[in-house]
Amino acid sequence: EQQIAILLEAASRFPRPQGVKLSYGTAGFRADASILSSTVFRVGILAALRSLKTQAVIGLMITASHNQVSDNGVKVADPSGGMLTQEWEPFADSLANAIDAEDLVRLIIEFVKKENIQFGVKSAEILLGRDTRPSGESLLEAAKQGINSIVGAVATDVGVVTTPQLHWMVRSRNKGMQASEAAYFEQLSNSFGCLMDLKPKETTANVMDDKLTVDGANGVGGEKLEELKNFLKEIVIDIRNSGKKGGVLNEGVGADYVQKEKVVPHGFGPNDVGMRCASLDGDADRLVYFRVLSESNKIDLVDGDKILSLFALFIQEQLSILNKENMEAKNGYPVRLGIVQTAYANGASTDYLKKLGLEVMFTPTGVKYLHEKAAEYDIGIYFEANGHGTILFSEHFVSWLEGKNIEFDKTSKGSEQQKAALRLLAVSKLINQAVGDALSGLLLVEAILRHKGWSIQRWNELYQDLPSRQLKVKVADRTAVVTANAETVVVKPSGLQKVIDAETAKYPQGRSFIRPSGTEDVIRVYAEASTQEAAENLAKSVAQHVD
Ligand code: NG1
Ligand code: ZN
Repeated sequence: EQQIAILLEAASRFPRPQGVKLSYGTAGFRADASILSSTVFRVGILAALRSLKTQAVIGLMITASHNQVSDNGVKVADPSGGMLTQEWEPFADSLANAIDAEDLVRLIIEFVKKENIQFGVKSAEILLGRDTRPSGESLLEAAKQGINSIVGAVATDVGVVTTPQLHWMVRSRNKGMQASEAAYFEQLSNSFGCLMDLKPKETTANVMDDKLTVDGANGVGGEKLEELKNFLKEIVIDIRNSGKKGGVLNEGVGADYVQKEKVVPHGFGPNDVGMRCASLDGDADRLVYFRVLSESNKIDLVDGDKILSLFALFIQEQLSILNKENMEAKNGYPVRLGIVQTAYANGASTDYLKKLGLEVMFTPTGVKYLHEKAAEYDIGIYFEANGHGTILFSEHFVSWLEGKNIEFDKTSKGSEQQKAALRLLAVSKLINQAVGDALSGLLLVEAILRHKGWSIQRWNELYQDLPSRQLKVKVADRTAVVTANAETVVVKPSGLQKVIDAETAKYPQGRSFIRPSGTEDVIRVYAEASTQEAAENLAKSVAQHVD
């Protein structure tokens, strides 16, 4: 029919590059931008089909996050604002790797039948966004053509946005709420303002510095923070590496660089010693903090694990204030607070969280796994050590809190319990419910530090990180390594885990694991031990066995 003819014609304009096999990994498809247009075109088709299937708005984001500027990538946001359902990933893989237009159309017809996708019943809408990469413009055009080749699908270009902004917009649209950028900025600044108003009076304001200095990775995050700043009171933000002064995206800057290298990003130096600084990644879904040390270029890194710990501590405190009242009233709500980490979480953070009496769960690397686990709780907090994470509130719990607040208005207006409820409600609005968001995470950190009157140093002292080292080993076929137990155990090649265990046993507080990357052709090696030297040695010796 007509649909098939349109698809065939459009697909023939986007031939697949020879000799590359793509896979929809932990962050969608990623590769050198020059080979991606057919992939992005095909993901456009996939997004349109997903929208038809779910009868909801779908998102398509063009970004390669913290990768170098010449790379790019594409990923799909599901109706909830979360990642594309894992059930569709094999379809994404086969679409991306279809050899020609005929093959592609055959796959689509098959899939449409299998999924019982109805055409022409209702229209489909896809929100398209991209980061600041120069290749993004033409790739976005390819995505549009993919979408337009599905009859009844409409592409809405939201322009240059952070990844979390796009996910937030998709979620908001599907909830029938305002989904503009202005609405996003308003929600963040209003809920931040709420938390400021609810600060304990006795907090000594001068314990911490009002000023925060932010490394924008020369990407979209710095740009957006410049705008968001205008909506904020009680906070001074100095933004560097905003990309305006010609710096290169992610080159010697950004959260990934700072976290992995543990040195100051470009644009920071001796004048910044002791200051509270934060770093965003290229698409602003990762956040780390750091404090510049007087020793050349060195920093105290305050990573995702410590952000998680700060959030967990604050939420736990608010819950215990609330629960006090609950117990008295004998109508307590047994709030389930869960923490989700990956094997990359520093062992010291896990110990700290467990000592707080919290339930800590582990999942494989990749936001989709962490997010899914966190969603099982009333409040689920998840973070990767690299700074990607958020706090999920169940709808049931949020409505309970809202009801509670109305009750307080009648019985104990202005009580500590009501304040705790209002703070939790504000956090649920401030923190992005769709995906980890550096901008909203940053505002929550800033709000909690002000609430507690803490300096970055005080925060950093929650626990001391165990020395760790990450290495990557280039291999011919990374799929040869298969892991289990949230990636902590190697199942294949057989025998390798025994060797890792033997190496690890040589080091006090030693811990080590390997896994295939989902975004690069490498095997990653992680090691932790009681000294930096021991961690380096353990990582090196494990890496040798991978080769
Ligand atoms: P891979 O390449 O699968 O390790 C990396 C990060 C993930 C996640 C994704 C997506 C590490 C060790 N891995 O995945 O946590 O952020 O990129 O960006 O940091
Ligand atoms: Zn990112």
